[in-house]
Amino acid sequence: MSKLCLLLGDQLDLQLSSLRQLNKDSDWVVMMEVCSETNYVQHHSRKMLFLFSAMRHFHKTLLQKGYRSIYITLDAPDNQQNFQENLRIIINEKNINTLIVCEPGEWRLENEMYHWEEKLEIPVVITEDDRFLMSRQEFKNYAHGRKSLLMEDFYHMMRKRYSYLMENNKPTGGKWNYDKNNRSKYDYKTEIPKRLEFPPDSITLNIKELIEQWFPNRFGSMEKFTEACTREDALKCLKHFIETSLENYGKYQDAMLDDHHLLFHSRLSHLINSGLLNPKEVCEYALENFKVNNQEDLNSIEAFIRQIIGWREFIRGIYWLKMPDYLESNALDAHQSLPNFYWTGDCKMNCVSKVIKDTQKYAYSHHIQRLMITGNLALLMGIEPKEIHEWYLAVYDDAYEWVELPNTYGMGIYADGGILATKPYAASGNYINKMSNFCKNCQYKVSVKTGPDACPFNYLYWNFLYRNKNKLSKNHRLSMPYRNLERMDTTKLEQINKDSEDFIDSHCSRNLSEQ
Ligand code: FAD
Ligand code: DLZ
Ligand code: SF4
Repeated sequence: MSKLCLLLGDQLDLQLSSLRQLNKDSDWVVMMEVCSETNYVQHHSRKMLFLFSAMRHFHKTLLQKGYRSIYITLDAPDNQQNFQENLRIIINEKNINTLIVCEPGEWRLENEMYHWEEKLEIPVVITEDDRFLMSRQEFKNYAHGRKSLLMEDFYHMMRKRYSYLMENNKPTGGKWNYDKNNRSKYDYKTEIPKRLEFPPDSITLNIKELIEQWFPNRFGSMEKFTEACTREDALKCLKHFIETSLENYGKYQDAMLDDHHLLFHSRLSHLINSGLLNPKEVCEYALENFKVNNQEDLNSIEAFIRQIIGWREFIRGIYWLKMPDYLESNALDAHQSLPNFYWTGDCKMNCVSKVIKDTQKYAYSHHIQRLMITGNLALLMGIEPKEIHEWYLAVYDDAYEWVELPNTYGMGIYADGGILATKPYAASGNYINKMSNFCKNCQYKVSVKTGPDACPFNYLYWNFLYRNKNKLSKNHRLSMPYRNLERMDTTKLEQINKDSEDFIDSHCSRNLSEQ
C-alpha cells in the first residue's frame, strides 16, 4: 500500500509540504494536465504554455531526484480531463491507501477536494501550504477582533516577525514605508536593462503545438516565448533582477511607458506563484545581495520587500478570510458588460489599447498598468465584477484566484466596498499623463474634459463620482473631489454625464439605463 501525492500546476517546489510526507521508495506523485483546469476560464495561451512547460520540467526533476512520478499529458488517451477521475484510476492501479495534497490556491478546488474522501473512498490529507510566510489560520487569528484590516499595520508586523530591514527593533532608515518617494515619471535617460531570455527547448515547443491544436481560439500569442520554465532559470532571473533593475525599482515603480511594458519591475510573480521561486528566498536573496548605498536604494528594497511580505501575504489572507462570499461582492452595484476591446485591444484610447496588446503579447502587465489603466477603466465604466475578474484571471500568467480576486475586487474596482483599500483607485486622464507618455500618441486629448476629442477617463471619472455619490461621498478620502463636484457648473455636469453614457453605450452591450 502506498500514498499518492497530487501535485498541482502551481505547486512546483521540491520542498512542498505534501512532498515532504512521501517515502520516495514506496509512494507516488502525480501531475496532470486537465481540461477542468484549462477551461474554467479562458486562460491566455501563453499562460498555459508557461505552466505546462514548467510542470513537465518539474516532473523530470522529480524523476531525477528519485521520486516515482506519473505525468498525464493533456492528450494522453486515458486522460479523464479532471483530477478526480484520473486519481480514481491511479488509486486502483497502484493500490493507493492515502491521498495527499497541499492546500490549493483556489476556493473552488479546495471545495471539490473536500468531497474526494467520499467519492474516492480513501483518506485525503490536505497539508498546509507553508511556502507562504503566514498560514491561513495565523491570518485569521491576526484579523480576529480588528475593526479594519490595514495592509500597512500587517506589513509592520511582518517586518518585525522576519526581522527584514530592521535595526534595534526599528525600521532601517527610520521609516517603515518610502512609497511617497516611489512615484516618479520615467526620466527617459536611465537605461532599462534587457532581461534574460531562455530559448524554448523541445518540451516547450511540443506543448506549443499541443496548445495550438487544442485551443486554437484562445486569447493571446505564444510567439517569441522565452520565459524561464525551470527552477534553475528562475533563479537566474532573480539574480539578474537584483543586479540590474532593483536599484531603479522603487523610483519608477508607478511609471508607465508607451513602448516598454516592463521598465524596472521584477517579472517574478509567475515564477513565485507557480512555485519555481519561494517568496522567502526571494526576499532573503534580495536583502543579502543588494547593496544599499543611498536613500534611493533603500526606497527600492523596502518597496520590493513590502510587495512580497506585505501585499502578497495580506491579499492571500483576505482571500481565505472572506471566501466564498467575497466572489459575490458588488458594493458599487456595477452591471455593465465587459467591452469587447478587453479581448482585442482595438480601442482608440492609446493607454488602454497598448496595455491590452502587451497583455496579449506577454501575458503580463505591471501593477500600475493593471490598476490604473484596465482596472481604473473597468471601475469608472461600472463593469460587472465577475466579468472583469474572469478577464484578469485568464490573461495574466501569474493569475490564480487567491491573488487575482482580492487585487481585482479590492484594489481594481472596489467591489468589496473597502475591505482592502480605503478608497477606490479612480483617476482621470491627468494621472495617466503624469505617470506615462501614452497621451502623446493618443487620438484623444488629455487636456480636453468633454466632447468628442476629450480623454474618456476625464468625463468618466466625474460621472463615476456622480453616479456613486450615495455610496462614496461620505468617504473622507474623497471629500476633496466631492467638494469639486458640488461646485461644478450644471451644464458641464450634464455634458459629462451625456458623454459618459454615450461612451458606455457604445462599448457595452448592457447600458446604464438598464441598471
Ligand atoms: P513587482 O512589481 O516586481 O513586485 C514584486 C513582487 O511582489 C511580485 O512578483 C509579486 O510577487 C509581489 N506583488 C507585488 N504587488 C502585489 C500585489 N498587489 N498582490 C500580490 N503580490 C504582489 N498579482 C499576481 O501575482 N497575480 C494576479 O493575478 C494579479 N492580479 C492583479 C489584478 C489587478 C487588478 C491588480 C491591480 C493587481 C494584480 N496583481 C496580481 C498584483 C500585481 O500587479 C502583480 O503581482 C505584479 O504586477 C507582478 O509583476 P512583477 O512580478 O513584475 O511585480
Ligand atoms: C492554471 C492551470 C492550468 C491552465 N492548467 C492546469 C492543469 O492542467 N493542471 C494543474 O495541475 N494545474 C493547472 N493550472 C493551475 C491550477 O488551476 C491551480 O493549481 C489551481 O487553480 C489552484 O491554485
Ligand atoms: Fe489614455 Fe486619455 Fe491619455 Fe488617451 S488621452 S492615452 S485615453 S489617458
